[in-house]
Amino acid sequence: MNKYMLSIAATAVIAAGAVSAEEVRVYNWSDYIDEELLTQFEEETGIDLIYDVFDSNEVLETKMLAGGSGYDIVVPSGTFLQRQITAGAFQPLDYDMLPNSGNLWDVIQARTDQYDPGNLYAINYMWGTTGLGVNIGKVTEALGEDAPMDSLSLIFDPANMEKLADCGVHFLDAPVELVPAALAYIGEDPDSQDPDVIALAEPVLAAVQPYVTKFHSSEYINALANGDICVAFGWSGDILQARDRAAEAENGVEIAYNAPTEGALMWFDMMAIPADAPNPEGAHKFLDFIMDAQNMAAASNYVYYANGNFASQEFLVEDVIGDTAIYPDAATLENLYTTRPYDARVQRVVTRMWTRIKSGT
Ligand code: N2P
Repeated sequence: MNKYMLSIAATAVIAAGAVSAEEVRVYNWSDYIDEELLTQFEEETGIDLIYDVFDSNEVLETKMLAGGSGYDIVVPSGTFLQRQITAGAFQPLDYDMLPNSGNLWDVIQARTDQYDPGNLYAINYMWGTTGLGVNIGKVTEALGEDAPMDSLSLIFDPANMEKLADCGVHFLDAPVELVPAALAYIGEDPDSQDPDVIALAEPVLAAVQPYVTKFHSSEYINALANGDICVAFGWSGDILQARDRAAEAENGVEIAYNAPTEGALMWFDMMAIPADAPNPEGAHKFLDFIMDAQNMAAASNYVYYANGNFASQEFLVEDVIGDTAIYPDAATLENLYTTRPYDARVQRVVTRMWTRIKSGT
């Protein structure tokens, strides 16, 4: 256990030893970095890093909208970033303090521009897709050789879910990802902003809720790797990390990640500096460190997510740059969709729907 191996519940860690002159406080997603990079940042800059983790955009958003989080860097996904920029939660970046920003990838910048016009407030850290993590052996056992391991029918057809319930299924606790997936499954626009269309997702999700072991957004990595569950609807790199953890444990568990053929959400996690960050200068140093080509490659090689840094690509291992589940080819890309943030009224509809779905009411 080193000081960066933090649980979601207990995340505040103070570096042991002498009181340091400078601190940077980073709030990032769990299972999203090679911890050696955190030590390297401290050694290179002499800055003390406080690194806390979360697994939910909604949790981060509550802190950002309340203000006074105490963080210098936070990492909302694009749709949440957009809403929080509008709410005044972030300060513009000073690109003069970010010489490594020349390493960024224009293809991804063109996409994140949708959430943050001009990319004034944030840089892309990593991006990925949301899809199906399957334990190949157990799913085959439950559903037979023809199990639809790359289709949303695996998790949204109650007949399949009834058979999978015994071996265990986790869904992300992420309404703005599950509602679009349910809409994609029934052939509706996953990015619909129309409450009448969005309402069509509720019966789809409610019908399979009784068979969902847990709605949780990070436990599925170990649960899949250990063979405790057989299916997770989760994030691409997390499922690939589960695949590796199982392989390392040599426990006979074989995990695969499949982006659903009906379409998969493509999301972008963005590093931004809160308007009231205690140490914006240190925050820029952290961002510049992350944008170093070799550092960014080390992070992606460790967590199996693609990044927004073009210069890092020559340092990526073949398992990452050569995997179309991570760096999609044109055909895979065609099957990915993006979403826009819901406005306040529609978001309330979705939040309430999600509460009903999870509680089975
Ligand atoms: C990292 C998950 C980040 C992806 N474990 C969610 N945007």
